[in-house]
Amino acid sequence: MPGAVMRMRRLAVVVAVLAAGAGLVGCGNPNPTAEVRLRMDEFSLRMSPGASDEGLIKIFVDNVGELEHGLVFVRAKTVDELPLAPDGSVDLAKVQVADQLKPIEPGKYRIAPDLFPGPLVVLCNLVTDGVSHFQRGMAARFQVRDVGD
Ligand SMILES: [Cu+2]
Repeated sequence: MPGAVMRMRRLAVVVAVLAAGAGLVGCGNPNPTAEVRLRMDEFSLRMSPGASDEGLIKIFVDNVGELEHGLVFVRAKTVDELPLAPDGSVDLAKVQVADQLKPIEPGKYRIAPDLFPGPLVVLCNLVTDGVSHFQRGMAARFQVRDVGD
């Protein structure tokens, strides 16, 4: 699958940091893609809804925890199938990374990751004090629907 299997390690674009309560209302967005919410803390990660159409997917991230967390979007059907590195993090050299976001401090963010169609797992791949956030539960499945031409 040339092209589709291209590994991209660009950082996700942080579109804007939302001031608390400030304009969640889109302003003339030509892309009707529904917004996706991603909530994380120590140590859970939840996305809803669990699917979105291909295109510019905007995600409102809320890190309600006390630690920094990162986000990596990888191609996988299930969380369990991901290969682990010795420290318990996901071995990103052995998976297809769609996009990743550098660690973010607690707070609200709006991101527009570059995702390809298919089943994805979004996860935090940080290891702090010997604890793999992924192994503690910071992973969720997400489906990007192929909308065709
Ligand atoms: Cu984390």
